[in-house]
Amino acid sequence: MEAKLEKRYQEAKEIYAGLGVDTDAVLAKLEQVKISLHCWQGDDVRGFINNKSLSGGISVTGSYPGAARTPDELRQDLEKALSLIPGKHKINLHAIYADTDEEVELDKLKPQHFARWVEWAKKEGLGLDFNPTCFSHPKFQNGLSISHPDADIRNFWIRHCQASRKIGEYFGKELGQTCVTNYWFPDGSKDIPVDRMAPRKRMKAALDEVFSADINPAYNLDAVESKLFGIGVESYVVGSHEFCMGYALKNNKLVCLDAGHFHPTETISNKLSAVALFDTDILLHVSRPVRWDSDHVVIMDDELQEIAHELVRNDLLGKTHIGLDYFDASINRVAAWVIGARNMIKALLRAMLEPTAMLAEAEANFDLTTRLAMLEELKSYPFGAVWDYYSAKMGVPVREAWLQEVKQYEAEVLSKR
Ligand code: RNT
Ligand code: ZN
Repeated sequence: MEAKLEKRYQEAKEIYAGLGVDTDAVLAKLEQVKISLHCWQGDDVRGFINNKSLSGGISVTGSYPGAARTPDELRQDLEKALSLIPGKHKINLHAIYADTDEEVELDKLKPQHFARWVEWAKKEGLGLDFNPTCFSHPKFQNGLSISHPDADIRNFWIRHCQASRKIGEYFGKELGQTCVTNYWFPDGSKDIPVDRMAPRKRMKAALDEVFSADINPAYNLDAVESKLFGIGVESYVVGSHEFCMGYALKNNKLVCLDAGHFHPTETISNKLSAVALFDTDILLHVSRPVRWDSDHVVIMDDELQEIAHELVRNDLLGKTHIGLDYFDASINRVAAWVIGARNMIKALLRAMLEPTAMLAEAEANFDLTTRLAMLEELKSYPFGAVWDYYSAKMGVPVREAWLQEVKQYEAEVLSKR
């Protein structure tokens, strides 16, 4: 390691030690945190089977060249991104990313259709997470999938979700790391419905069927993701927050909180300490809504930092599975992964460098002046020196040096697609 980096780290270490924070211990802890990198940033949520145009009220904008067209290209891009992100992580797959030469319908998917992903994950030392894909498909009709009044349509999606759970189980078994399978349904309506309850009743019953088989939680955990609105689904979403949270808590499922799925001034950071009290693991879809669920690349904004603070201060990292969820096709897609993932890790580092006990004591004594003064001063503490040292120690480029590697990769690989 460059002597300068080491020296700056030692200086920062001393400064943090003055607050009782042990930076070496922080870095050892940070190294344990896994981020689930969403495969769908690599190809604008197209996938490899059934890659019809994107539906379900989500949208990708931009036409930056170089999107992955095959599973091999996607894996190559992921490898590049992972080589620029410190730590060992997971990859989050959607069902439409099956790697198979067979024509296969979503409800007929089997573990074997993901065998190449598993082989690759083993080779790379990665975990895998999973999602059924209940959109971009002709059986997503009238804006409804699993809550559709037509039993044939509903059953198709039930079978697809059941098949997905089996794939999650297979990932967990093969990789020795629990897979989190997340269920998100775009179901809803553009205009105000008369009957809001019937679709919810159907969705509830359908989920009961999806989860009816026993699966070892060491292999697979299931999460349900709520939403408030989507494009063309502005007035009503079947799987609302109350629906999903109620379902999850009652049925021992994980609550998935997506940062873009709430009212524009509502934050998921403020929900963590509440949800965590009710005996559930949490899945996060860390995203960045800009005025709506726009799925912008995650930046180091106040909400990201607050999410990280809540996880660290309340010791929730053990029960929280951190996934990223955004899709930006207007910039280099590998860079999009790297920026978001590095920011998530950086935010966790900053949170871990906080002398929380001292702040909590001030708060407990109602010394709110000290609390505010310290929180503000801490913002200019030298966390950057700790981050740079961590990057070097973990064998990834320091500061923006990663960008050069992405540019080179773009010139050599992406621009030739
Ligand atoms: C959509 C949800 C969902 C998707 C992915 C592709 O609003 O956030 O998680 O982004 O499943
Ligand atoms: Zn999401």
